[in-house]
Amino acid sequence: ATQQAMSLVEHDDDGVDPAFRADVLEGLSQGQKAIPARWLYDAAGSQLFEDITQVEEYYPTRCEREILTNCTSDLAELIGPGRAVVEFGSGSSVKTPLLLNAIDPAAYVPLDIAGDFLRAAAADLGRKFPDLPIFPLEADFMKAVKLPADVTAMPKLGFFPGSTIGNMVARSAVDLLRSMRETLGSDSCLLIGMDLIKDAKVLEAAYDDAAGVTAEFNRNLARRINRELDGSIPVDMLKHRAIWNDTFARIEMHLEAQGDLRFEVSGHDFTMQEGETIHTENSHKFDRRSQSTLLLAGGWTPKARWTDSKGQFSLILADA
Ligand code: AVI
Repeated sequence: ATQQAMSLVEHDDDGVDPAFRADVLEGLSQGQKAIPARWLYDAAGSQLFEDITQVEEYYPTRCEREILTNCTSDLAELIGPGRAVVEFGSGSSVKTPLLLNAIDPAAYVPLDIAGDFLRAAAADLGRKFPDLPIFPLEADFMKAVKLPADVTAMPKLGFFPGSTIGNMVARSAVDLLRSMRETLGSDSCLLIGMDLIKDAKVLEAAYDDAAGVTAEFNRNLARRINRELDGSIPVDMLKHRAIWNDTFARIEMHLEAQGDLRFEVSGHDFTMQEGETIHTENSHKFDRRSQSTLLLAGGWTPKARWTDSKGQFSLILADA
């Protein structure tokens, strides 16, 4: 029983999110050019990310699926039935059936900024769970949202897999965790994936796969700017870079100019010198203590924690 998607995302007449234009023009004007990672996910970018989850070097998706497969009886016991599962940034919802089968929820609210992708995934899940009420919500999960009236009375479980929390700097991650608590209520719990610090070579390979899928995912941001913001970025002159930053415990994605470049975006001129980069994503990695610190700062108390058999990735259950 999939309901029609509700949309909380604003678009200009030309279909472009005005916040995208503002973020790009501001980001390209800084000393270190930087564009927020959320803009990587248009329809093409969302599909490329799905492709990344299939490449050999990208371990997080595989590891998280292994954890979810193995901890189902723990989840059933600790979470119990009758909750409304709210999935933040649900994307293709591929891990969701493992969770839904484990805990027997009362409703499912997938929330994603990519509307078309969200609707297709919700319809697909509706076919697998015909008796489960599904309320897709097109929204930016960085802000506290008002959930559909049908689920307000139910206790909630937030589901935030994939270590997407790692794509935020600590200040934003804490803001997000707090707004999730506001969205979900004080009797809720949160099941969150968090990637672990490991050998820099393994990390850099995971974010620079041999087949070049991650490189395409990164370059698609420049393509999107050209498509939606009337840009003339010479995309083929931008090289994908994935760099482990040990000080901040994060993988950084950059687009590096392969020569001196000059281009336009929305009528504004920009230049890049050879070797200069646009910083496009952070993917923070954690250890057990930094996970707890972050969750506690965001208003959540860790209750249980699982890792995969190789100790590469972890899933944490926390109480509001
Ligand atoms: C969505 N997010 C958790 C991914 C990550 O691993 O940080 C995005 C990604 N970027 C490059 N590869 C995957």
